Parts: sequence; structure tokens; C-alpha cells
Amino acid sequence: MFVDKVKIRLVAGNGGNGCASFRREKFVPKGGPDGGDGGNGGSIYLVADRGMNSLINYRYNPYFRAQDGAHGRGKKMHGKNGEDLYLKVPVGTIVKDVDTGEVLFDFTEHGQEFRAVKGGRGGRGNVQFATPTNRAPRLAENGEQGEEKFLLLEVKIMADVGIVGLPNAGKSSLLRKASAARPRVEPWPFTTISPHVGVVRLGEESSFIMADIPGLTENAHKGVGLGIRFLKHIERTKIILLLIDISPSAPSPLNQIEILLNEIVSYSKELRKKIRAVAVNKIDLIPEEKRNFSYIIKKADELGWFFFKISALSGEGVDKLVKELYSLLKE
Ligand SMILES: Nc1nc2c(ncn2[C@@H]2O[C@H](COP(=O)(O)OP(=O)(O)OP(=O)(O)O)[C@@H](O)[C@H]2O)c(=O)[nH]1
Ligand SMILES: [Mg+2]
Repeated sequence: MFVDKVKIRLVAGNGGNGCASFRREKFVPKGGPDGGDGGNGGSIYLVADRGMNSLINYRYNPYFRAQDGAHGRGKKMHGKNGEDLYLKVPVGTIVKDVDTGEVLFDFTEHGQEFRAVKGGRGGRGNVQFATPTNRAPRLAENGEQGEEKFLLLEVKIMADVGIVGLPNAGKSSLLRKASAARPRVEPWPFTTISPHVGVVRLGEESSFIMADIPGLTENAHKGVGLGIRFLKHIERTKIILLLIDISPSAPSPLNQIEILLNEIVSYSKELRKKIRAVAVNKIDLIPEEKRNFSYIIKKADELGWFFFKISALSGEGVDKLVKELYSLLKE
């Protein structure tokens, strides 16, 4: 399941109280103040992690509290600081304050950190209040309260490549083949009803994120099928790959391209500019000698797109596609 909105409550730790105490030792009758400071309360950070695909964990577990700081103690002992909490969120998460609606942070890259609530400062112990005129202060501060916030987390997929095609074209199959993501695949249209993302790994350090969205049908912009609202999930992708079903039962490839272009343009002209490649899928269904794709290649050339032929089922051509997409992204 793809959960793209969730509300969470975060409470940072309170600061520990400062301590008011005096040194007591056998041969030091009037030892000075020795109350230590309280520790700081733990803060809660949100961290973008490209391994996170959804906010689903937070739906079942929406409340987090960081540890309080320990109180200061005698002999100038500083209270221990409360531990900070780090919560992972998907890249592409937007953080809003539920009460004010204000956007607090927008995670666009892996590893970014945002301190959502700050731990309370520990109170000062009475050592800190000693002055030449008041050498025995009985005063110590209480720790500050930790911040508390009610946040709305919202994910807009931050994929590098978005796959767009008619229902049943094999988009989910391609994502499965190219990544460890496991979207459902069935021999009928509209299997995918919410977006999926997967990490495509080419090597230790090279990977990109690919998104599979529900199929687009003719007149989707008029509400046919699942509509075009899902295109919003690939607004932020860098590249769009059109996936064409080459099997004899599907509409003709040029017709498919036309339908997809129409729908994408009616959503946004900006999105149209992101189309960089077209791949014909299910070539395993076409015998070698009948694989004549020159008319599609010609069309792709006209439009300035790269052309690929693949079988998402057998995997033929998928490595090449993935490598080329990666180098396109690197440009
Ligand atoms: N022979 C063959 N069948 C394929 C290939 N790719 C996908 N299929 C089949 O086509 C059907 C649809 O595949 P999906 O991956 O679910 O297609 P989709 O584009 O995600 O479909 P929706 O989510 O419904 O829009 C399934 O029966 C797949 O097994 C392929 O390369 N060759
Ligand atoms: Mg699908």
C-alpha cells in the first residue's frame, strides 16, 4: 500500500532540573554550592532516507516522545542529556504544521535532516548562580519543557524516472524486473491503483528511483479509468519513460503514443517535456523475424526520444534500458 499522508505528534524531551546543593565534607564546614546542571531533553529529527517507500509505519504508530534530560545532582554532577530520536521518512516528504498549515520542511535529498521539535534546555544548578556577593545561592533553575508539534507528513514521490503507459502495458512488471519493489502484476488492466517506487541498483554507488503509476487511458483527463490525478506523483521526476504494449491485442503502438501524449499534455506541458524515451514491451510475444519496429523508431526520432525494446517478463533488454536511463540522468 502507498500511504502518502499521515499526521504525527512529536514531543521533545524536557530538560532536567538544575540542582541546589552544598558541598558537605568532614573538614570543610562551609563547602560552597555544588549543584550540577540538568541535562538537555532529547530532540526529534526527521531524516530523509531513500530506502523508505511510504509513511505506512507512522499510520500505526503516530506518536513519538524523546527522552527527558536527567536532573542535575550534587558534587557538580551534570544530568545526562536525553537521547535524540531520528525518524526516517521517504525522500519527497513535505512537512507541514497541522495547526498553522505552514510548510516547515521539504525533503528533496537522501540524508537531509530536519529538527522537528527541540528538546528543553536543562536548568542550571546553583553552582552557576554563585557570585562574589552571594556565595551560597539556594537557587537552581528548572529544565525547560520540550517542544511539542502536530505535523502532517505528505509524500510526493521523488522518483528519477516515471513509467507511463496504458493499463496492462507491463509497467509494474518492469519495476519488478528492474528493482526489488514488488507491485502486483495481473493479466488485466487497472491492477495498480496507487503509485509504487523502487530503487534500481546498477552497482555499489549507482542507483536511481523508478516509479510505477496507474495506467493512463484514452480520455483519462475526462475522468475515464483512474483519471490523470496520479500524474501528480511524477511531476517531480526527471525523466518520463513511455511504455508501449507491443502485443497484438493492444492498440497500435503509434496510437498508444498518441493517447499517452494527449493525456500528459492535458495534465501539464511541463510534464510533456520530461518524456525522454519510449520502450516497446512484451517483445517476447513477437517472433524475431517479425520484430520490425522501424516505424516506431522513426516516430521516436522525430520526437527526440530514445528508443528501447524490452520484455519485462523475460528481462530481455531491461539491463540496457536501465543503464541508458542512468546515463541520461547523469547528464
Ligand atoms: N509476454 C509478456 N507479458 C508481459 C510482459 N510484461 C508484462 N506482461 C504481462 O502483462 C500483464 C500486465 O502486466 P502489469 O505489469 O500488471 O501491467 P501494468 O502496466 O502494471 O498494468 P496496470 O497496473 O493494470 O496499469 C501481466 O499479465 C504481465 O504478466 C512481457 O514483457 N511479456
Ligand atoms: Mg501495474
